[in-house]
Amino acid sequence: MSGFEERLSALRQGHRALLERPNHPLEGNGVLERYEYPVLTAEHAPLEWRYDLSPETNPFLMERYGIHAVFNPGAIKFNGKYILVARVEGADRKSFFAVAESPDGINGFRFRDRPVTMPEWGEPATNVYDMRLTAHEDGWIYGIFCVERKDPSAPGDLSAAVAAAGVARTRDLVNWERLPDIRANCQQRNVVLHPEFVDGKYALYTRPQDGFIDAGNGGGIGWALVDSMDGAVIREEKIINRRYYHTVKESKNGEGPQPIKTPQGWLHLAHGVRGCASGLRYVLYMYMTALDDPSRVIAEPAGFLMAPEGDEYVGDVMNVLFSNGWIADEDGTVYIYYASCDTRVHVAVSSVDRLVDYCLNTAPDGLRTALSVERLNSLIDRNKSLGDGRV
Ligand code: M1P
Repeated sequence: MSGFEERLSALRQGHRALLERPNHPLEGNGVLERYEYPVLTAEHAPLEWRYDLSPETNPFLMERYGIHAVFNPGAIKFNGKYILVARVEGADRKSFFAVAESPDGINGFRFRDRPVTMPEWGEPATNVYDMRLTAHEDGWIYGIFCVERKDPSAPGDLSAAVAAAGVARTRDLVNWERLPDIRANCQQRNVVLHPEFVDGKYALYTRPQDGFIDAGNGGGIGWALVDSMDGAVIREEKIINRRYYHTVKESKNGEGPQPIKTPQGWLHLAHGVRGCASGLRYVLYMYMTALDDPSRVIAEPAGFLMAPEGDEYVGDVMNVLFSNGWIADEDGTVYIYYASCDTRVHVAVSSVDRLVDYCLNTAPDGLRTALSVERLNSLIDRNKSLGDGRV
């Protein structure tokens, strides 16, 4: 075992090298390009969070606070910086929020000195996670996140929990004002605030669910209008993006980040889940809704936009891609922040134009194999008719 100072210097050097490692785009499929390295991981956490750096009280320079995973960040561009509000999970399974920022959206993400101290509301939460950030036209930046508490109706079942949507707002991403949890007549996770008023009300994408894990009879992604975010109550909810048999969202789905406004409609990123022999498989898919009615779906390409690839398959919860944060830049570049396996955060880059093209010109799911073959044949026919020797 090397001496304290030697080990500390090696730790600092390794940490700096990780933070300064340049990232590179990989060959993509035309829709988007993934980047080679994750942009945020447990190892990005400052050494001051993990170690007691005093040789007197920690002579072996042991980790005193294990950071296990960094994933599912909300994202926003603020004061010229690309900001992620990540879910940081300790070895104790408790997760909390921490802000990391980068100068260009891809390289050099660094955590601020301290995690977010989120004020409590109501019965203190056991866990909080998966914040969606929305810069609303009312002038606030809202963070809506899952608040998890033990299910009081099942005292003997130690994994029984209740999910609700917690709400906080900020103007500077430093000071957070906690508002009451959203009231609903069922459990809710994956709740996202639409950035504009609709009919003078705040509009929410919801995900009604019967149980903590199972969507049950919750038919998919819902839509609800509420009078205020300070004590929001979901009285009526309609399902706008349904689950279907034998699709990527057969078991459940959920809205990802806040939608992006484009001249052709609102771009939505969501996750779809299906069950298979290896457990639940989470992939990302897209849909678009109408500008004049963000609850009306106008396009939905068949299948997934992104599914786990390579190292993305492996982690704490295998076979999972999840995204609740993206940034549409002034020049139309879109940075999609997605996590793999509830373990680490990656970035993939596309553009508003490319994502709109993808949504409007990729056939929807015909829900039957014969229709898939028909579509494939019509694509082959069109390519053959080009007659320039390419096929
Ligand atoms: O483990 C995969 C995901 O499971 C839950 O998502 P959903 O409610 O959509 O199934 C969440 O716990 C999410 O954080 C997690 O990534």
